[in-house]
Amino acid sequence: MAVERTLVFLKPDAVMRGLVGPILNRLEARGFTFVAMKLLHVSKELAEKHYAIHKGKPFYDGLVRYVQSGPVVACVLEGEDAIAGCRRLMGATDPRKGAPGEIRFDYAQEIGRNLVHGSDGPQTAATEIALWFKPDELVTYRRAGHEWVHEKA
Ligand code: IDP
Ligand code: MG
Repeated sequence: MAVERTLVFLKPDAVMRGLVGPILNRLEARGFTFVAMKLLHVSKELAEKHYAIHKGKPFYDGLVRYVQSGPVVACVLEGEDAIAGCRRLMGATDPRKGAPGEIRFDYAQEIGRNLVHGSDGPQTAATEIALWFKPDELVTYRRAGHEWVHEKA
């Protein structure tokens, strides 16, 4: 397992519904480290670049509108296996197909309002982090208690 960085953002429904704290807490409590964090309105350009892979799919236009429909909280998280680990915490893309304990299952009901994004692989993570954050917005530090999360710290 490698130390990875992943791009996570809380979509407008998470911010508008007051779920920023509970969702970030799930990621933080597992032991991942916030390397960057900001609140922003997503521009059309950023929305289209971020979701370029889905262009042409039936849900694309709605998705690009959804992500611009209110503020989002964008983060970079770091940790062992952080890319897959964060996605497992988020759960199934369609909340209805998930299970209790998953963020999307616990707090959401529909695929088009599924609260949170997480990069899906090392290459996507690198591309997405560079798209959302400038290098000087990334802050490197070691969380207190690292040795209480990692046996071989
Ligand atoms: P992921 O977010 O779990 O990686 P993707 O397949 O990459 O899922 O889809 C990106 C986002 O597009 C989803 O999180 C969801 O917001 C939206 N989406 C995907 N499929 C549908 C759909 O069938 N209807 C509405 N929105 C969808
Ligand atoms: Mg995806």
